[in-house]
Amino acid sequence: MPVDEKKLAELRKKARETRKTVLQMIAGAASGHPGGSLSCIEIMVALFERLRLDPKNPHWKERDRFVMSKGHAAPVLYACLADKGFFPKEELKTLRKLGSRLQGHPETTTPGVDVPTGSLGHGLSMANGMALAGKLDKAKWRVYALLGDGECDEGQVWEAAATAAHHKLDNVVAIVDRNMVQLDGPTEEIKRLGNLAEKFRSFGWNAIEVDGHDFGQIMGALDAAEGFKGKPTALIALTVKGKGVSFAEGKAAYHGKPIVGEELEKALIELEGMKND
Ligand SMILES: Cc1ncc(C[n+]2csc(CCOP(=O)(O)OP(=O)(O)O)c2C)c(N)n1
Repeated sequence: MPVDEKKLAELRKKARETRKTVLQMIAGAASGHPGGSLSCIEIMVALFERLRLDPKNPHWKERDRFVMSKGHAAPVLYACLADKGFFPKEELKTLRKLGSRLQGHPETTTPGVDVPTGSLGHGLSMANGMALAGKLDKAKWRVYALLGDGECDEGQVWEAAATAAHHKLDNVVAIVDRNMVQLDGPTEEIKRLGNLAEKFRSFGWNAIEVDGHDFGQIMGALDAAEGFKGKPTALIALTVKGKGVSFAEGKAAYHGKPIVGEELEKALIELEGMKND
């Protein structure tokens, strides 16, 4: 379904607010991953617009499943879950605190989180398992997994890619946050990934490349993925690490360094004026 201008404006506003919330959460925890959180904001806001969920009943059998395979971007997941009403937004301030339900990486103690992640490379395999179960049950629900591009250095991602294609898991969508930077440098220098869309195609997948900060493109590709039968779909979302904060954009230095103090103030002012298009 094409997204109208009014909806696009609403989503862009939500993305702006989510960016600010996530930076404040990470600063409050004095620990976390701003770069790879900021790169996946539009992807996550678009996904949570689309996922069939019931915040009052997190274990609703017919829900779509979501796997945050790049688990270090947990603050974005928590912000989206709170926005949907899975738990109070006030709780977001407890990120990474002792006793909090919102730890540095997703755990199933958080309402709305189906699988624990954080050790990179496992998410797509877990998504496959759920999707196979869904097929056996002839269920309508679908499974979405968000992976980092650096995460695709893990061999298990490609084992999972082969498995999903073999079992014709057209109820699986893998979204790769292709921000070109991993923990301490550019992905193409650390271990060249090349053309990820072609790689997934060669593994037997349907693959679509999108601008990962453009809601129209992301929503359109999610629609196309749902309509595509016989193969799993990979969305290669071209993004910018640290998107929206000029001094953090494209920089590995902000992968795991909280933005605090004067830098946080500057970032929040920049985000206030962000247009997202
Ligand atoms: C198995 C494993 N090895 C190492 C790490 C440490 N680690 C956390 S994030 C990260 C970089 C991931 O890069 P990418 O997937 O590109 O993430 P993004 O840029 O989207 O944040 C690494 C190596 C980990 N979490 N799991």
